[in-house]
Amino acid sequence: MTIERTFSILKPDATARNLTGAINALIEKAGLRIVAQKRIRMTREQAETFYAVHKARPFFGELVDFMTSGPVVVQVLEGEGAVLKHRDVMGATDPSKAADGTIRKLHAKSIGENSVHGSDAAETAAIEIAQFFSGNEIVG
Ligand code: 3AN
Repeated sequence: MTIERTFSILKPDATARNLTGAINALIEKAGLRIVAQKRIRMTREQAETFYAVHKARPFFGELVDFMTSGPVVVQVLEGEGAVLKHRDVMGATDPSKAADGTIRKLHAKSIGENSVHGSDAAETAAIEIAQFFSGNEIVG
């Protein structure tokens, strides 16, 4: 395993319920290091760019509305096999299918309002990180 980076978002349903610290504790307990973090309000343009791959899906409009509905915390996580490690601690997209102890099992409200995002591959992570962070904002 090599050290890699992944991109993470704590979504509006999580910030609304003051869960930043609780979710960060789960991320850190899983062995991931938060090497960059900021709280932002996503613009529609940012959300549409970020989720462009889902543009044709029926839930696209709803997804963009949700992601711009309140503050989010964007993060860069670092660790051995960070992408998979983070997907594991997030749990399945649908919280009713997520494993015990995962962020989504513990905190997600629904398949749409599912508290967290994590990159699905190292290549995607690099693109997503570059959309929100400049190099000097990431301190490993
Ligand atoms: P994941 O976030 O687990 O990688 P994706 O990439 O399939 O899941 O979906 C991206 C985001 O789109 C999800 N996190 C969720 O917020 C939203 N989403 C996915 N499927 C649905 C759905 N059936 N209805 C509403 N929103 C959805």
